[in-house]
Amino acid sequence: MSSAASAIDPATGNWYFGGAGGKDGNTLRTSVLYVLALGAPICRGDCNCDGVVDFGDINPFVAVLGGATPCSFENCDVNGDGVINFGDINPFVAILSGGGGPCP
Ligand SMILES: [Ca+2]
Ligand SMILES: [Ca+2]
Repeated sequence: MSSAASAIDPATGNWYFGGAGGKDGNTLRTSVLYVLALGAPICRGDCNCDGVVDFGDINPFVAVLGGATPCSFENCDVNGDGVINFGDINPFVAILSGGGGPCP
């Protein structure tokens, strides 16, 4: 008999899962914990990686367009086409004009 649990840490995106110890027939099992580093979830438009899409992301977004290294490539690739360029401006503005908000 054993039990298992699973949880995702929203801060890191790491997925923790494992099972408690137990005994299957004559086999004694020990507790296990696995950590799957998934990385932080993608939050389109959160170009300063603070967990919120708001006006504070404008300057970092513009800096990335100018060649700066993004805190998260996926967050600044707002249209999700695999490149960060002027094609991301309109989707970025659309997110901001829609009110932005906290990342999922
Ligand atoms: Ca942000
Ligand atoms: Ca893009």
